[in-house]
Amino acid sequence: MPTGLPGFRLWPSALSEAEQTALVEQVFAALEAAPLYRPVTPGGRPFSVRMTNLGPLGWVSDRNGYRYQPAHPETGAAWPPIPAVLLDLWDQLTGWPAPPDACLVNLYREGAKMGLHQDRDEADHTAPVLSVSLGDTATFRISPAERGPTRTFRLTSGDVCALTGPARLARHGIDRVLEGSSRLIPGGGRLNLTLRRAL
Ligand code: MD3
Ligand code: FE
Repeated sequence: MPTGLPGFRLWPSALSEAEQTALVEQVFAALEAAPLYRPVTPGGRPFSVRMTNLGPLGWVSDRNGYRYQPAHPETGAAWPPIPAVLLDLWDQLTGWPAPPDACLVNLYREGAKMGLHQDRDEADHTAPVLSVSLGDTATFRISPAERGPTRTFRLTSGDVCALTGPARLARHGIDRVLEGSSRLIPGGGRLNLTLRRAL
């Protein structure tokens, strides 16, 4: 579905309730091998969002900066694999000729937000980013890198969005999460899965 923002496509309710439940189960099972942790910014401030990754590479932030790396920063273990259903979704919705090599897992609880930022730690900014929202509804803000007004969208459980072309380097963030709006996530909150080509 077009959004009026070139390069930003949103598929509301792309995943059925059953698909969402199954995906949350798979991700929570993977958290045993790759526990959620709270990264710090290069300036030393903890993120309010808790994170982990799936796939050959994972995005990390610490005192040394932002980067992709093959191992969990706290356990040293390789990240668990990206679930097949997410690889299929990437193929179907992006048509990109190579699979994602990184899936960032973001968990928002207790007032967690994400400030406006650009995703620019990937080698090839022509590759798409695909994001899956699960659990509580979020208010998402995006402002084009080149021109055009800031827009806000509600991302609800099961929504999927793709960022390509002129939207790929847009500034974006999560202003707020509507606590208790969904019962999908064990313990509550919002889980966002972001598929990318890191290399
Ligand atoms: C727009 N995550 O992990 S997902 C991130 O909901 C991130 O956790 C947010 O921003 C979240 O970097 C937003 C939607 C999204 C993802 C990637 C984008 C929007 C984007 C990349 C470019 C422009
Ligand atoms: Fe981002």
